[in-house]
Amino acid sequence: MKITVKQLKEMMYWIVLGRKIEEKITLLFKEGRLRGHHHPGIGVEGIHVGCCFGLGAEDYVVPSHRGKLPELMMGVDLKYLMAGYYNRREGLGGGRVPTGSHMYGDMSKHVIPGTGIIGSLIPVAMGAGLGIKVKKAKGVVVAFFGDGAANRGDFHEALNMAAAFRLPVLFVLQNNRYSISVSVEKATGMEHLSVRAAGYGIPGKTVEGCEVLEVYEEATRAIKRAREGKGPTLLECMWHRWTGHSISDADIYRTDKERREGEAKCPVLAFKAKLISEGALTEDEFSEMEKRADDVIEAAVVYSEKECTDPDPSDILRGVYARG
Ligand SMILES: Cc1ncc(C[n+]2csc(CCOP(=O)(O)OP(=O)(O)O)c2C)c(N)n1
Ligand SMILES: [Mg+2]
Repeated sequence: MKITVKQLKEMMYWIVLGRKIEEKITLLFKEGRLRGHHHPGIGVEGIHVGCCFGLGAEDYVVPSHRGKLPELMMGVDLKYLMAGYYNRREGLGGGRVPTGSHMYGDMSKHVIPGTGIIGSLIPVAMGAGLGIKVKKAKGVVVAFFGDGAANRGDFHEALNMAAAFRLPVLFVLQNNRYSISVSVEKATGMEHLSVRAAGYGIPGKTVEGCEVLEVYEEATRAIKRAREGKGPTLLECMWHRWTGHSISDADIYRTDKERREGEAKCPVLAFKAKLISEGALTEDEFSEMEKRADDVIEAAVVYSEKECTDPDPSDILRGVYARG
């Protein structure tokens, strides 16, 4: 796969930005500056960069509750995303979404809004793919969801219909081996969920999520296939959830050994080490990326805290259809 040094650096920056956003948001909750609920996406960055790097404006993403890179890589401004987290009127969701998350979406950037119902967006992604096919449009849909979501009927119905209609959808199963505290071993009879693809007659593959170029290669193959009208793919990306399920989960059900082994596969450090060893990146360039990411995140926090306003109670009716 041909990829330039400039593109590798862009990927590295996205990964750094994704990590720093998650760390910052988690800290803002701990400091009481953000309120509500948050599911940290620390560790998932390589999957998002690998799957979204090849997307264009005609494509769509369906983010999950982990990580913000799919939204940002589709062009959503971090300021508006952060203001959404603060439930500000000027932010995504207009201050009407109770918890800052994937739920607000931004259709102007082809980011499809989510719900709190795990797995419910998998059929929506399939429907978006059907829309593209019916309209004879060009795009593909990349849908992110977890291993727990893949055990719901939504997953099976959506994959079956996407396969039957050869819809342009890449289903990205982000397998961190847990659905809150329930392990994949307890919830299913299999180790790798990508084998389910065979049941729908579509390609299925498992990759290591911290290996961003491996994810990129498989995602690119699947996206090309979808663009050619050959139908969907199920890409299972393994990753380690660095924190509890959410900021209010004490994470007492995993062992220290498990955590240590998982954290050894860090997408930030793995990709940085690879690029430095290949001469595609220097330590100074990496530090500059970290600073750039810190600066844009700080600007987004200042914007949200100082320049935005709280929603008015009447805002609750915006977007609600009149009855009768
Ligand atoms: C239908 C439904 N059941 C349960 C929940 C509660 N819930 C929220 S997140 C979550 C775990 C989802 O696990 P997974 O899909 O593996 O994603 P992960 O959180 O591991 O990234 C659950 C059970 C929910 N939101 N919706
Ligand atoms: Mg999971």
